[in-house]
Amino acid sequence: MKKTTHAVSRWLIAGAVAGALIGCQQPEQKVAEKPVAPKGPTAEDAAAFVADAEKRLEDNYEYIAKAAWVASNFITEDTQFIEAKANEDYKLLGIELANGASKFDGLELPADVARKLKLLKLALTLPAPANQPEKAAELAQIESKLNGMYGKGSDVLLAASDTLATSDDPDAMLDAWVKWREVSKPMKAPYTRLAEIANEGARDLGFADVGALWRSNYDMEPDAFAAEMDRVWGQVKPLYDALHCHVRANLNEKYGDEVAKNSGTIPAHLLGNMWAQQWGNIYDLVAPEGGSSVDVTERLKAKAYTSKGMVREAEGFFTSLGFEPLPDTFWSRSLFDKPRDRDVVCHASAWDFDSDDYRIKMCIQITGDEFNTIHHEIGHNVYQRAYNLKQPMLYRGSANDGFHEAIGDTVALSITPKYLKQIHLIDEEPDASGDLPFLMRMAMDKVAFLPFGLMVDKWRWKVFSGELKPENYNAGWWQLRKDYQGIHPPVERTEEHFDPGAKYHIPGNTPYSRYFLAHILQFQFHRELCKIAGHEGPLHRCSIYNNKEAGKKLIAMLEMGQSKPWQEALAAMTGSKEMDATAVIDYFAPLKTWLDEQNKNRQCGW
Ligand code: X8Z
Ligand code: ZN
Repeated sequence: MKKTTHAVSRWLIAGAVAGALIGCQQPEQKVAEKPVAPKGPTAEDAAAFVADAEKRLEDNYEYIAKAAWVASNFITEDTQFIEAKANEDYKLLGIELANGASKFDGLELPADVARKLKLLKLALTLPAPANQPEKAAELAQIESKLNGMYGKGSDVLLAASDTLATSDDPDAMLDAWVKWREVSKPMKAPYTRLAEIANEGARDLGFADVGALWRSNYDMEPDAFAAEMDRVWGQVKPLYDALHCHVRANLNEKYGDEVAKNSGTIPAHLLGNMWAQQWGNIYDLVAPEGGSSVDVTERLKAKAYTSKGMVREAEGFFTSLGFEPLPDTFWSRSLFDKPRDRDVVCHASAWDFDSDDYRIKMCIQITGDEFNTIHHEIGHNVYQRAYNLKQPMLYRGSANDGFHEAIGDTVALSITPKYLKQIHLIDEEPDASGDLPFLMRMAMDKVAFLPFGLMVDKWRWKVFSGELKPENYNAGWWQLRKDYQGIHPPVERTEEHFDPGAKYHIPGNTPYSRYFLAHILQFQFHRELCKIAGHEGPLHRCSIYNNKEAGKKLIAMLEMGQSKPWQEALAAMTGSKEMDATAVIDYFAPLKTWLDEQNKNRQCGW
């Protein structure tokens, strides 16, 4: 299904299948005495079609969501069977509605109806081809299988991730890095087939391929969207390059030329994270001298926080802004801890089932990173609740998927030392000498992430367009890793390997551009909310905790759902329709100055 798990709109589905074109919209051919030209569909027909579609989607949503929830919470043959079946049915419905919506192309329609028809045509993440139900079934089965394969590796992944996060033994890190990538080797064949079927489905819906379908979801031409991503990347690339240069130099100092040269690309196993996507775990290696930053992991452990205690604390931030407390069922039905006795998909996710049933699913560890992720997930839940209560079915989604990913992160940007003192996690706020360390810690996660957030879908776009063939899947992946992130694999990779599959969102079929967008938008939102909160001084010291005015502005945007193009939602919040990375630049300005000074006599770049 659509990854509710990733909190897209509740009616979005990962694919929808072939099938019967909608019959009810065909004008009836009256047998009249005098031949009458057949009448085409009218605006009234379109409105009726939309109303019926909303009802059918709503009627079917809870079942598919619960089948997916059970399959991710108890990974067995049987739950995968049930999930695949539910997904298949939902795909069939989705494709029927998408094709039905196309019947009104070219008609003059009220804006509301036109937008809903457009959303119906774009709703399918992985469509199946028309009139071939066996392919719909096959696609749904592959989806469930890939998700299960990834989830069954949870023990290996958690252990290997822990090694990368905490070890400084290059051999141990290399072993962990390689071991996890064994799990994804068998995904290559099913993934290849999945791309083939879904592409056929996308073409049947009038798109060039699945990538073009995904890029059409942004209220602009698909090519213009790709260009917009590149434009914004251009704004932040100098900051990334400066960070890359400093980190590479420090890795070289620590591990020496044999393991980490001070030139070219960085080996991917030394950056503290399985995908080298966030580097905060090796902060100590690159920490500026002088001040100190708060070690949130250490503080959470010192205060004996439990997983549930961390979730309560995060909920408290949202209620301080004026959000309602989460319903009781959130607490009784969510998964916070990794079960000992069964396989689950541990990758964090947020779910909505009906207007009063919201849950997160995580295998929470007591760390500062996980504390942030909890805010991220609750951000999804509060967004879902805001639009579910205010909007009709087809508008129950975020302005664009980057908005959904940005909300919890925006709130988490307010987890400043000042805030940590307010919740008694620390006793004393560090003085101003703590600013640089704080910014460096943030940059290791937020700035390091940007090129990764961009390259994942660049790879998928190439796969779907056919530019990248199965015999070059892995090589194409590593080429993009090199070009954008400036990293390389620590051991030789071949086409026997399927390294993209080692990243959850590939087997999970969750589009990834959303996270790049979110990493820009969250700083734009933060800058604006801080202005409303009357914050003065550097952006990184601002916390909107307890500020009802800022909360009101945020809630108003969330309640819009996807009723308007995202540019309007952005303007409602920030006054501008443009995505703009200057907020990222403003936030990290003091760090950039410092990095440039450090890098003065270094040869940067790769
Ligand atoms: O997948 C996630 C969330 C769930 S939507 C935990 N994120 C991306 C990732 O882990 O790769 C958040 C940051 C990027
Ligand atoms: Zn998310």
